[in-house]
Amino acid sequence: MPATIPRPPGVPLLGNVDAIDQNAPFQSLHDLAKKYGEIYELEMLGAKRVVINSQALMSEVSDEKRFSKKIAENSTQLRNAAGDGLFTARLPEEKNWYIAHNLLMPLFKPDKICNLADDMMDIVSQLVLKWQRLGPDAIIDTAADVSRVTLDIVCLCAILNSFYRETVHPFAVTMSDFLLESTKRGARPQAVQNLLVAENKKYEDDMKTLFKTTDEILAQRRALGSDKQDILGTLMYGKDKETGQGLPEKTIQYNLLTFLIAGHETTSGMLVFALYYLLTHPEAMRKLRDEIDTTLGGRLFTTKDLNTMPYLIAVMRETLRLSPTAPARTVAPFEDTVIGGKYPIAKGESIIVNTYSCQRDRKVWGEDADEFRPERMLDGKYDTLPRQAWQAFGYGERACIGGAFAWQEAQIALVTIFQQFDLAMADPNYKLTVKQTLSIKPANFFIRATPRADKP
Ligand code: MNH
Repeated sequence: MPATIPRPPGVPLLGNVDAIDQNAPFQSLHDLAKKYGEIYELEMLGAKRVVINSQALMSEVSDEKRFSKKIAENSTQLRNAAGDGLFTARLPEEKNWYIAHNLLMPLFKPDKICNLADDMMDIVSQLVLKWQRLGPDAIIDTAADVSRVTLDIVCLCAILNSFYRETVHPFAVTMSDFLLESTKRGARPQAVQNLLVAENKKYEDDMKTLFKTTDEILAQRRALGSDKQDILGTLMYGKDKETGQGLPEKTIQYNLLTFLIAGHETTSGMLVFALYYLLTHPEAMRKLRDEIDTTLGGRLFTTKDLNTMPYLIAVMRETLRLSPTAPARTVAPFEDTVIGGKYPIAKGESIIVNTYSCQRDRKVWGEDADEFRPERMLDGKYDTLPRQAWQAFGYGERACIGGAFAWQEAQIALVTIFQQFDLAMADPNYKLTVKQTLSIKPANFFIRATPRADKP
């Protein structure tokens, strides 16, 4: 028997627009999941979206024979900057995705990414120097400092330009404004959008700044005449093996912006969440620090140490389980279908995979699913989870290309920070609030960093 998918009460025309807080859509989706259960539907501006919130349904829609990624409304706006770049390309029609994907996949394998470890270390040491100089009395804006590191790491490692500076790079501000506004535009009726003259002007200006920056980067690289087979070089000069085709200029720009956007916000969010969870769970912090000190005994982290610290990996997995910094993705079925054995979904209809809620499914994680407990990822437990219970990097053909990159970067950053500093929350009573642009990260989370007196 087909079942009706529950729908929260809405208003005519606007549907459930009111149900979603545009400054934190993930939170609204999660609140609705707590109320309506594993599945519900929303009507937004006349379009129906089904939202799924359980591991069982997330696993079912990960079947690539039945479902594929759909570019959702907020990503439609993102396409203004990212076009047919890897993240926002529409398949199967946008063929440049296949070219870029095939060219870049080999460069993102762990054995290639580990060649970037020294560069990543360099940038993290800049942060260490800064925090040492600031000293224990300074109040550190965690997200701002960490984002500087992750942005500079993608710039240096993927583009070969270091942007590092001690204040926020203006480009990062523009990008963040652009992302936030893109999300908001995705939820506004066109008639309302047209009235927002000042917002529209700023949005257009921000977009111009983004493209001006990529123009400059490409011109610099061309002037260098470098045929280096790194990420940017491959995007610019790589040729598809089968067709001999390269990427058009515009698509190169789109991919460049895609890497700048996708490659830094999600990773910085992950690091800030990890610091937050560790600072609020002293026992986990102590175990992690013991592991780091025992493994390294004070020497610098090298590529040989990658993936050798089980507790560190468990902390990272548990952080991304509770706070997947890309908190949702959207898929659609190729044909009319039924999910969960009873919920009918029409061909092409949007299904929002609410990763945030799915990864807190009590059936999988138990009654303490909302607790930060790295132990649940230890001793092989991660490998025996139900299928697709952990999807922080998405799934299948359209899964994150930068997984190994982020995983390596996070290990380098966390190990180095905890080798060097005792961290403390600037406000011991800090209550987690989360800011969402495209990704999520803790808001107003300030810390102090004291150089360790007990370094091994
Ligand atoms: Mn990343 C796709 C999460 C780091 C570049 N990324 C995705 C998706 C998720 C995701 C989820 C799939 C989205 C979807 O199905 O619609 N990414 C993350 C997280 C981190 C991350 C949680 C860090 C933590 N991502 C990175 C880094 C880079 C990167 C670092 C680049 C250096 N991600 C991408 C690109 C895609 C993507 C490019 C699109 C892949 C494709 O569709 O071909």
